[in-house]
Amino acid sequence: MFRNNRVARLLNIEYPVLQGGMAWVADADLAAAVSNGGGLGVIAAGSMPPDVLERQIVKARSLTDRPFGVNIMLLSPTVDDALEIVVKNHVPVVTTGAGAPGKVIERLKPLGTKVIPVIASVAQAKRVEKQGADAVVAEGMEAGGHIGEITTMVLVPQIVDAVDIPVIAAGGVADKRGVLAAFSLGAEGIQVGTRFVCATESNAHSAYKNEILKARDRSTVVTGASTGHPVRCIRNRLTREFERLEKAGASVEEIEKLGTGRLRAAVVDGDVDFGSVMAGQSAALVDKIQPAADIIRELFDGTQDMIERLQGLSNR
Ligand code: TUI
Repeated sequence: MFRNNRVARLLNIEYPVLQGGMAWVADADLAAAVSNGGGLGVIAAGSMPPDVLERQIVKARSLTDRPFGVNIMLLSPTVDDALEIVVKNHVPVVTTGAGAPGKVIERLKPLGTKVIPVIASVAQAKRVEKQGADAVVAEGMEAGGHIGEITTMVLVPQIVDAVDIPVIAAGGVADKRGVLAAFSLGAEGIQVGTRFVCATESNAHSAYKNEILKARDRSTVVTGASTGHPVRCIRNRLTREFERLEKAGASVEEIEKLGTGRLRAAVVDGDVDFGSVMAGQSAALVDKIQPAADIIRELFDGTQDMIERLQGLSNR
């Protein structure tokens, strides 16, 4: 296990890396592969009806003896069901996204489940710490999917200064340089999404993975800002249609209707032309398909001593 690291200790994992809770992508196969590689694999409840979620948890247990988590997407209509399934199946860790996790913390905290909200501002971080969160993922706007407005570089140190619980950096972290940058900012762990989409064990459609492998510095765009739910995706015919509607002053309903079912179309059916190819800016840094365990090894190989020194830097 990583020495002197609160995230590895909290989650009982070897390397302080969480896999992002990516709807439609993060299933039992990917989560188990990440956990077997020494990180924390995460099953995304967001896209799953309750019975599917339960089957995925059971499947992950059959594929790994190590801890894994479930991500609860708070905009989802099935939050309450997901919560009860997590309780029933004794899932040790829950991450949350896209909303205020008070209810989740209240239900899970007394049971000893570790709750780690993904947040995008200092105020949210302070609030969830007060509510009893065990750590936070500070997600910068480089990340894929639904995002906040602040970059990882600027967000992470502010959150490190604002809370006492461990801070896990997300958004733009896809290689060893990103890992060391995150720890330099005072983070004690990282969350990685986009690079794990391209893991061998990821069931995302090969056309989706190829879009990430092909991506360059300006390949992603943010759409939907006018609806209050900005989403970062790889530029395609769908994002251009979003831009057209937003420029034309279309209603929130009209814009949101365009997005319905589009993530599934991209991830499951491989519709990368008119599907929602959610990915972070770090897509430009991802250039190969490889096993999740190899990704984790590449991220952390030879970093223990450096990270220990960097952690010392920010221990005020
Ligand atoms: O949740 C994410 N990323 C996501 S969720 C998602 S599904 C979706 N699809 C279409 C539209 C919207 C969502 C795809 N990607 N990341 C974590 C994250 N959470 N980023 C930002 C936030 C966040 C936002 C508001 C966290 C808390 C929050 O709090 C609101 C409040 O009231 O405090």
